[in-house]
Amino acid sequence: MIVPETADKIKSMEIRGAGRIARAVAEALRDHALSLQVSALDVFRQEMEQTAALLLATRPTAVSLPNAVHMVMAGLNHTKTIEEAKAGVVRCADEFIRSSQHAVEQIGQFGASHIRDGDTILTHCNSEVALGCIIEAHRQGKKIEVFATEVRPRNQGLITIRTLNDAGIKTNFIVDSAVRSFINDVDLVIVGADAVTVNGAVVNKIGTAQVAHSAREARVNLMVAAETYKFAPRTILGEFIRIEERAGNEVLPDEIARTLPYVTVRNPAFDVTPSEYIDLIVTEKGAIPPQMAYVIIRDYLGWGIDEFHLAFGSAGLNGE
Ligand code: RI2
Repeated sequence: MIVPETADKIKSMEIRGAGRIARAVAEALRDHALSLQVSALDVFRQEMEQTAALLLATRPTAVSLPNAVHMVMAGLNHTKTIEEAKAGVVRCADEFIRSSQHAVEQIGQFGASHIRDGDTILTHCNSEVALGCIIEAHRQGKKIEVFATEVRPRNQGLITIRTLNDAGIKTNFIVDSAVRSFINDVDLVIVGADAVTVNGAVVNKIGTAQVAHSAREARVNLMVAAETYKFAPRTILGEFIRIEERAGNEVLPDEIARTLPYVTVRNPAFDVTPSEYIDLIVTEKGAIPPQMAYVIIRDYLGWGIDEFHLAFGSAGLNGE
């Protein structure tokens, strides 16, 4: 796919979901590398870096995007010719896409094992991996029922209920504000993640923190399904995840907003659920308590505290 087209589709959320965004970006970088006609390696690198920057600027929160870019661009390392550099990018992009698809399947298997026969599950937003767990449990013959939220303002709940319906899973569709009313009917909450910080907090679609709060109050377990590339290395040294705030007209049409000069629409796309509200994070490497997020970042993304100090000096990111 052509890079500007991919970037536009990510911005407009035609391509959405943290995992899908990451794979689309890997694909765009690979195709761009293959199509580049330049005569010097330096120019090739520069072109690739500009393209990576353009893709990185599309949406700020899902850390799968910078992680995917980092993994694909690693293909440029130690290359001496344009051919080697192209081959490196293609190899790393293909490897990322393959391992991402494998991770989604693996999490479905692991996550399904935490769902019991007869469970009622609540999910919020539309997460490929969270739904993977639910659908796999159903496939294994477990009798389950789902509550799915609407997910204002973009209504991604509609994608969720269609997928669940197509899988033949009994589903209740509720507005976001009805979660508290139904939480006592729920045995397990399963959500996805756009980012997991080193202290085990989970950044996910706006409303997740309220769902988690209701679940904690009602003593209902909350499981997060997240591939390792959704863990955020730069949080090791205290960097915050930037929460995307989208246009007000996703919430209130412009023609109404124009009549309300004193009203400002605030439209954050994500919120942060603290680790105390999360019982389990299921990754493709296995399930962990949220407090073990550092181990994933160090062992599977290769960013321990020492690597950070080597890269940025002992003052860390603030000393950049
Ligand atoms: P998967 C989505 O964000 C949702 O917040 C969802 O929970 C998360 O990404 C993870 O999605 P958006 O792109 O990678 O809809 O599990 O804003 O599909």
